[in-house]
Amino acid sequence: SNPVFDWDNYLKETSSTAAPTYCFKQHEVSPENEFKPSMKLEAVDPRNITSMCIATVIGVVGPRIRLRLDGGDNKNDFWRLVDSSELKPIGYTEKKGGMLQPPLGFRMNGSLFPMFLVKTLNGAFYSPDTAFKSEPETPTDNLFKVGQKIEAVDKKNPHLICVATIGDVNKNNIFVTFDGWRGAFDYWCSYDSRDIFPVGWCLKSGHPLQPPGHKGSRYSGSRPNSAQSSANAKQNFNDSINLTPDSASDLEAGIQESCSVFINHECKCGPFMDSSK
Ligand code: MLZ
Repeated sequence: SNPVFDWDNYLKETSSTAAPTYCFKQHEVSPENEFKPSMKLEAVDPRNITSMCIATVIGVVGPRIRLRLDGGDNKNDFWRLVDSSELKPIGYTEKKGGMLQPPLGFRMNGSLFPMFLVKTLNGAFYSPDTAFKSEPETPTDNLFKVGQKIEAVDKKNPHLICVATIGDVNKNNIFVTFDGWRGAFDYWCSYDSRDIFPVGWCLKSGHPLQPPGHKGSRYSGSRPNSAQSSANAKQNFNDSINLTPDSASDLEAGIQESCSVFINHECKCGPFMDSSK
């Protein structure tokens, strides 16, 4: 399987430092993941954050779970940490006097939702209350500094946590840049985002870490050779199978992910292709 990424060596090679753990809204020790595939829970709909919906656990990796909203499609799965404040046990919303909502893109007529709800929860495997872990404290200030290394979720490929650098800092926000990917995946987020982790988090948490890419000059480490690149592509493919044990559509996604087009970056690709991808 994937060799463990050598952060010590990489920090030396890039003469950089890791962002201190006190910068992050993460527990020092990751909570245990007690969720199992097929368990149900309540979750904030990521595409409609005022809605609480029923979700099913589709996959479990380290302290993260892959979720699919009941009644939605299988194209909008999302990942959450087990200590996310957006996850609640079944019954939570009703206890609060609220109402569960159909997910954005509910596949039936809205008038059928009450019946759908009864059906989807009937005989379902409820997540135990103990699986929901308390959210970490929010650091009082943005203490990140430009150039510090972190581990960060790739929002375009949210099953991946990757080697990244603080590219900029502005008030309460930080710019997350992915090492070796020429900016195609970079994003701004709040300093207290749950998608960023201290160096070493993946290793401690039993979560895979994606090493830097090899596209362009963002990082000064050695350039992997093409044998390594194809080994990486294969590893990504195998990882995505492990992450998504349940369906053929997942397998298809894995196949799509493993397909790469190699472009000579000296070339101009024209308007329809991004040479950084
Ligand atoms: N399918 C993509 C994954 C890139 C992941 C980058 N993460 C920062 C590719 O191989 O191009």
